[in-house]
Amino acid sequence: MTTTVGIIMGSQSDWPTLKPAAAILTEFGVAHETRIVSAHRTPDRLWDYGTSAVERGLKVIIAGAGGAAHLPGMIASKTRLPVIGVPVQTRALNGVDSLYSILQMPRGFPVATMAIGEAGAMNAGLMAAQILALEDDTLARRIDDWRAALSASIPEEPQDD
Ligand code: RP5
Repeated sequence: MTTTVGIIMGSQSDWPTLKPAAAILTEFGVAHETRIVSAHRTPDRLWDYGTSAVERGLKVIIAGAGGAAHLPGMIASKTRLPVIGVPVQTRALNGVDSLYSILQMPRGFPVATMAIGEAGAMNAGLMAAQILALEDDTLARRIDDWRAALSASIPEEPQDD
């Protein structure tokens, strides 16, 4: 199965946040890879990843980083593949630093920015799957079923604990 989604993160410490993206892709049967690619600590790795992404067959990149979160934007500058950014929650500024770093891209190089933290990571995985489902009917049906099951699981009335 061809790997179509690349999940990259700035540090090992980002992995717990990015895991839900990988988990939902696994649930949908979407082949993906996970890599540590730091904009600041491994800039050559970032360059190589961005320049080779299209020819390697990737279709979507999910990029998570925290603090001075330049990874999603820098990857977006090196590939025309859609980049979905996940701001990692930080201790010092609660992830608002990550959010603004990823969100405020200059005109011409967009990053589709998700919410801070694990919910954002899961939505990044869903967004990647939904993009791939545009050209994959089997995946589209899986996503439709998943969404219907989620809706069906929501009670109409709140319950006492
Ligand atoms: C960023 O710095 C990473 O994305 C991470 O969120 C943050 C802290 O990295 P570590 O010091 O935990 O490796 O580049």
